Amino acid sequence: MTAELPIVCITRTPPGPAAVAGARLVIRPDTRPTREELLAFIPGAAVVITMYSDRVDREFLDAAGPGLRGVCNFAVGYENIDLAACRERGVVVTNTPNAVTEGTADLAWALALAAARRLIEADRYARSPEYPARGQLGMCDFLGQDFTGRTLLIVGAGRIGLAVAMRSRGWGMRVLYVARGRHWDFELAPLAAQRVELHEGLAQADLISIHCPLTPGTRHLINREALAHVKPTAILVNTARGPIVEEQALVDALREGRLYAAGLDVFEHEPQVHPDLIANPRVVLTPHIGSAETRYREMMTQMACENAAAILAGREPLSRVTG
Ligand code: 8YV
Repeated sequence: MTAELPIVCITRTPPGPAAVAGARLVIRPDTRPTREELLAFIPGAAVVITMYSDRVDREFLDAAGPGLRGVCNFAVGYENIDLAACRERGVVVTNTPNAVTEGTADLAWALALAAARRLIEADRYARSPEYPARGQLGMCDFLGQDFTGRTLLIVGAGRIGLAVAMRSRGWGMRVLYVARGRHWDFELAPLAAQRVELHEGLAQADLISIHCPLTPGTRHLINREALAHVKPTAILVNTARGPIVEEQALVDALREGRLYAAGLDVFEHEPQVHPDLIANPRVVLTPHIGSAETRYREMMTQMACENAAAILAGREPLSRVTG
């Protein structure tokens, strides 16, 4: 007689092949479950592979039951997980760092360039009957901003911030960064970046890109007071977490012309988007797709599965979250 394999529940269908050595996978469709559906899906699981939108709290751990040994987040961010509750019950938590770095950095630049060059307005115009009716544009139509030789401020000097800063070499940008401590990977060649206080950096930056995790200390880091320092020609990009920016203050800064444009992949009340952001053509919006590049999402699947396999085998996982 063969012993029953432990169950690994995956709360969405992940991209690429998913397999966990020594386990039976149970996979939901790739749609967001209601809380009730989520809690009904996980009883008896030895490991659950979760999305950043699945709240892992005591109720979740109770629903999974005493056999739960690991929660493997399909994301680098893990603010959805109550780490203390997991620790109390001996549940190992992992995430997928590195795999999300390139995709998120690429999207930050896509949003930055789209905002600077007014891509949303231009795209709408090119599709509209107004374009052929009016004919070739004049010399002053669709003027935007540029990044060559300008100043980039990275808020949060982790892997993604570094990847965004490295890409700025193509525009010969001066790089400033905000972080709690010094980061030599930012300060040494080729970036030779300078660490600054937040308000000082905001006052100098032409492009501001946010890359810190959401913690009680970074919630509303970019608030009304901070936004009072930005240049009217500056562009703000957020691919990190929505609540880091005080959304109403951002809306007001854009409306009053105190900030040129914004590129946002994340929102304060996700998936709700502030109606003024929707209405403002100077804002480029994407629905939290930072890591959504096929190659890297497949890498996230592999990492999450390898983490799950390691937990089940009693080995140290690739990327344990220690808090
Ligand atoms: C999303 C992210 O999690 O890694 C993170 O923290 O926010 C993104 O990569 C991903 O889009 C889906 O889980």
